[in-house]
Amino acid sequence: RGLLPFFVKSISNGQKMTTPALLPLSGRRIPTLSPGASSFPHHRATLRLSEKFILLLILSAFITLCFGAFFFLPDNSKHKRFDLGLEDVLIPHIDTPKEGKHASGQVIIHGQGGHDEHRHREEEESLRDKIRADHERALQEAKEKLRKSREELKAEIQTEKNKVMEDLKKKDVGPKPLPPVPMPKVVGVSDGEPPEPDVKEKRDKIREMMKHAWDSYRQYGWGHNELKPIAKKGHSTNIFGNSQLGATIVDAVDTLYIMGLHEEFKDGQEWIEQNLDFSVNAEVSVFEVNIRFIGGLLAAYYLSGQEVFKLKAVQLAEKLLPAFNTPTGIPWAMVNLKSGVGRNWGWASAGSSILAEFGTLHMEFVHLTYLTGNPAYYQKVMHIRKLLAKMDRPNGLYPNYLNPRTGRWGQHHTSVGGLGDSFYEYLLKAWLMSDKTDTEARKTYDDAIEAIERHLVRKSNGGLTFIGEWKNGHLERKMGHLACFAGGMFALGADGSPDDKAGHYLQLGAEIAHTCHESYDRTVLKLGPEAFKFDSGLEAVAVRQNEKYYILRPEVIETYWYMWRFTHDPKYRQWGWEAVQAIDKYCRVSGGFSGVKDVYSSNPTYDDVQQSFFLAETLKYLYLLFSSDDLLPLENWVFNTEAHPLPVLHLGNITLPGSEPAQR
Ligand code: DMJ
Repeated sequence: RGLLPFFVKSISNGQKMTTPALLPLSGRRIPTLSPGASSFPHHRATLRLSEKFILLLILSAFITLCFGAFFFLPDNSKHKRFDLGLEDVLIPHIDTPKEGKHASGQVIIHGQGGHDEHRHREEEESLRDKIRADHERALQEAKEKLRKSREELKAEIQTEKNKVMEDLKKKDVGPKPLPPVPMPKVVGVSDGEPPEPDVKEKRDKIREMMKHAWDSYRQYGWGHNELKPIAKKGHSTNIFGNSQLGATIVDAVDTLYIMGLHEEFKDGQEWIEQNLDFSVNAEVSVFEVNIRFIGGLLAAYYLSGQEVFKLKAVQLAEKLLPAFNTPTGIPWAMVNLKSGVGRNWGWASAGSSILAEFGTLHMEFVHLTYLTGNPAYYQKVMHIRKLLAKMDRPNGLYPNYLNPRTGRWGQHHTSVGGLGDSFYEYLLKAWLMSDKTDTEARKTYDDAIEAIERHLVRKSNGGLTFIGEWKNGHLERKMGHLACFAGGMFALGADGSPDDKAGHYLQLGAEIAHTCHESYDRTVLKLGPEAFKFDSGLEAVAVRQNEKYYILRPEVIETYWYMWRFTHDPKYRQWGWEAVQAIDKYCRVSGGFSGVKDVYSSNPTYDDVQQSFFLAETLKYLYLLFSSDDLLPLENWVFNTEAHPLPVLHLGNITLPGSEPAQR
């Protein structure tokens, strides 16, 4: 486009000066040169060959001139652009609004104007300096790395890895938001100071014992599952796997809260918040983890309203669910929290699951469904209930062993103590916890208790009522310390029992409480043995050496407390106080509280374990025994089998996900 006007202009000049004959001044119209093949045939008629030749010569000379000018004349702007282009590759171009555009939006070309030129140079310089500095720093770092030892480098890499893992954890395993649910009625969570000064003094003593147990654990066993109070170090058993899950902290926090030990509670909460992690390769007992951890966390949540407890409970519950992946849906006794692989105890009859274990999940699992909206928990425990309801029961009794593969009973052994106990307790408490709407649970409880009374409850020659054990058609006249909880259960279930038998069951509760007190009173230490007999002239005493120990268990005191709440008979406080004195005298050591190996010896040896249930249950029930009844009233709270209070859910107004509407 640029060449055409120039060409025309040159021709006219040339015509004037050098070739007037060739280009007529007038009369001969010289057509405007226009590109296109059709122009030339039109002119061929008017130009001679020589003229054509000369014209061609001039044209080619002109073109040569133009090309020469284009390639050989110096062109500043072109060079500059080339220069800048290269720099643009090396130096990132900063296009600030100030530099690139005027306020009017007009683009400023680099290099235009002395001021801009100068500023541009300065920016280039500073960018170059920055690049240089970066290179030098990288070089320096590389040199330093080379100077470090292998160990130092390994440690550095590990720290980096940990950081990345931490970040990932925060992102991925961040607490899932839970649906908002109406908070059940939470009343009487603290205080309960008794009006009588002597009772208050006793209560203060129990609070002091709790503080000693907690402080010792805090000092010597913090983060471990339990404490060795003599060796003054951490302790664990196989029920918690090989991991440090802080069982004592989780089991104890609700007791701390109830007792108003606020600093200690805060300390426990902080540990749970920062350290309680369930993504560990640990094979744990589903039952123990449920009653101590999930129960403890849920109770701490309801009492304090702190979300962290709820979130941790849900995280843990998710890890327990794979235990239910069995052919029958009866869960394994143990589950690996990481792999989800489950199995049963090696000692259990024919690879069976244990009645008291798979039958003691209902309370916590119903609360989990309530709080999460996830029907899975509720469905799992209801499935167990349905399966049991369909099975034949020898003499109406539930054997303690059930094979989760075949769905058949193992050994026909029935007990209200170890292996069976809390299965019956949870039937009653399912009914209470549902605001008495779960009538199926109540009926199952009533039927079971009737069979137990008929086949297992007996009176000794000395007039002591006891609960024996059924073994393959034979009644063993032996009662375990664990079975002593049943006194409280009978009293708790009295109201609502069929055929107006409330008085009868309250009486049965009182008789069991009396027998269990006798088992304490007939020892040297005034602490009860693990098991005691009613045979061959023996009345509530242990015979075998391996049944003479007391490991800070709560069941007898638990029954005293329920009996106190229902009767206000002062003997229960008196018996409770005897237990406090005996525990303080024989189990207290400088590093906490320990179990003793022989309650019939005036010089007992310690077992060197401070059980987590001592803080969760024994001291809590003692404290409640010396508190007024408005602390955790039984109309509003139901205690799980580890003494963790859970509020009554008014299920008459709520339909749990996965359930039918409840019927009154
Ligand atoms: C506690 O962990 C629970 O009470 C459980 O139900 C059985 N016994 C221990 C304490 O003895």
